[in-house]
Amino acid sequence: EDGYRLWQRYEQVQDASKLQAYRKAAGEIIIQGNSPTLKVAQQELEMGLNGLLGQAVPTTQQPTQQNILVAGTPSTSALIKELNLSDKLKAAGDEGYLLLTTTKNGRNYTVIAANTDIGVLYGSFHLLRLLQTEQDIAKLSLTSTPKIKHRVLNHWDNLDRTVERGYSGFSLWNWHLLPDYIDQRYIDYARANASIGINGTVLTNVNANALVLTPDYLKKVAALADAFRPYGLKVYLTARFSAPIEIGGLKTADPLDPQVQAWWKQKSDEIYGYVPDFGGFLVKANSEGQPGPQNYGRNHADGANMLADAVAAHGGIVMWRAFVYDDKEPDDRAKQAYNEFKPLDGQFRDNVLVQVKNGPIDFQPREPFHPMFGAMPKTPLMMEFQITQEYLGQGTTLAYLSPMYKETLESDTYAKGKGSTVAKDIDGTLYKHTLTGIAGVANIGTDRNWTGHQFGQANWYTFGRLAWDHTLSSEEIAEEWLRMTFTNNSQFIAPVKSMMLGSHETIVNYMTPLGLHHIMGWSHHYGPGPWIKDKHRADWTSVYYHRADEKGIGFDRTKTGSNAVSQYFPPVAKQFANLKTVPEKYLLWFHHVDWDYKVNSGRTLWNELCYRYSSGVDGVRQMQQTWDKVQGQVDEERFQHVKTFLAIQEKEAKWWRDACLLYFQTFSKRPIPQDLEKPAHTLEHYMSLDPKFVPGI
Ligand code: BDP
Repeated sequence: EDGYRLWQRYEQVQDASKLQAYRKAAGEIIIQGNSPTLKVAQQELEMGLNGLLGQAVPTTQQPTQQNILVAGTPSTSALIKELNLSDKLKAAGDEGYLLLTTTKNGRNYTVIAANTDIGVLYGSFHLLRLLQTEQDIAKLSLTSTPKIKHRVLNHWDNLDRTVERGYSGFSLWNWHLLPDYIDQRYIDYARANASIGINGTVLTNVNANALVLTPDYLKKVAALADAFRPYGLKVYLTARFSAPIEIGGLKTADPLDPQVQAWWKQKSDEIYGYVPDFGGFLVKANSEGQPGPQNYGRNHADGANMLADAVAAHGGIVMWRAFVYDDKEPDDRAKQAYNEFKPLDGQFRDNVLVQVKNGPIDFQPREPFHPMFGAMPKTPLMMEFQITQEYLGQGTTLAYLSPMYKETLESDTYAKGKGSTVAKDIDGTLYKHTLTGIAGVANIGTDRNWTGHQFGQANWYTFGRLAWDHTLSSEEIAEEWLRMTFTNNSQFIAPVKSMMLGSHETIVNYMTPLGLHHIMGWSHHYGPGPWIKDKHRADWTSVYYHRADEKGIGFDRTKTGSNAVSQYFPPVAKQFANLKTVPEKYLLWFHHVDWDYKVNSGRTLWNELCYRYSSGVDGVRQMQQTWDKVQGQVDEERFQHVKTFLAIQEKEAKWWRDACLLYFQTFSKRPIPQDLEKPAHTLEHYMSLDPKFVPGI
């Protein structure tokens, strides 16, 4: 049990009566039709059922038994057609499916029906999940459809196989051996994605390399696309804006230059020659040194539209990122994306999505939602979440991110009055968009267990599940994942689920409580570095964000400060701008607050900061205790892996707490409350450590 099998372990069902019921229901499997997608659905059902039921289930073409599992579409399966499901299937759309139990001609059917082959595959995974999690399947009657159309992983993978902000080994894509060698990992990767409804993957880093657009690489890309296609997983690439110069020999990449436009058009045609169902481009432009339309005095819409025109005839899309900032916005980096993009609302082509990070800075442990959500009615906005834990302890930290994703999705923008949640902007219901999308920056690499930390798998899983249906709760998703990944034993599930649900808050407490942000070590973003200052860009330092002084701490984003709060719709802006009503979790994000200010607990801000940091450390210790108690209920290999990583996390938590409190104390000049554990070392000691490594403390 090294974690390779993810949540697709298909171990024999332990509950005897469930096992009996499942064995009875699936006397044989019938899938009529033989597209590559139906083939993999059949393979998956066979493999899954053989494992879960502990016996081989025959696949037949016509009913021979009393109890039958049938999967298919009315167009290729006569059996499905005879069941007359057309009314119900209308609601299933292009990717959805029905699961139901019914009888016909004296036989009992468990039915997976869809309008498309990919719907059948998704339905097959759903049925397997029901068995894996030991649910009742006697009276099935459900329809499931995705709420968002493009559910995409973003791999920040470089062509040399290093991964930007990747903590689980190297890139999965073995460019050297492609296109000839198809690693089984590619197939297992596609299976895992299909099992949670992910239908797209951007293979390359947003800090793009134009080489991937050259024929040698495109052949390799095509081989991956071929391997993924049966699983409904489309391939996308990042487009380096200056590619026409770098690989096209042009003098400019100006998006309004006809030669440049023709070059992208021809390049797109070439790509579609290799990959007929190529998804399109993801673009980072004019951000962190990447080239873009502004280099030529053009704007983001000019750039995005040029690429959109190049792929439009082939049905491709452009995902244009709104993660932009430079020194043009001297008073507050948080404001720049909104200021640059909002005026362009209505100017983007129909096949452009603007991809916005969940918060206005950069994947901090906690951020308020990005003010662009709700603010661009004429432009479909796509969510970008980070699954890889760049700012959340990276590969060694147990952080279940569903609560963080949900916090953003459920935030109310008030764009069209109460109930205008971020999720409704993303799923198209707020402004009636049909082009919708959500992206997650992948945490997957060549590590045997895919994600480095065993629990990192839960974040890949939860991203897919929420992309399909953002109304699912964090708790439901955690429970599913635990049951499939470890065991259905409730003595294991209950405590470990609650450990997962609290894990994100625990990390926020020991890293950036009360709305603090961007106080991590320079460049690698791992350990604490609240003292980082005097760099060539102020907005890359920590002091720019926490602004601690003798009076207090926090970034004043109200009228008396940067007024970033005014970018939100009035009810939200009003709530955030008022010290009395701002949610405490965002307190120091929006306000510079006196050390002696009384917070909700009745403590002074300084004391509250001390308690929060300490409770973060305590939280990790509780996680350790919880985990220790489940020893013996899961395999020793994964048990020890998690235990060891939790011990590292406990060191990290102390390090963050001590370093941050000692540093902030130089401003507050107040004591750490007596009843709290004292820092183990001096501030000088922590400042002398290399924050890339967990110190031996
Ligand atoms: C930041 C990362 C950087 C990425 C950038 C981005 O530190 O490595 O290139 O985001 O999203 O979080 O483009």
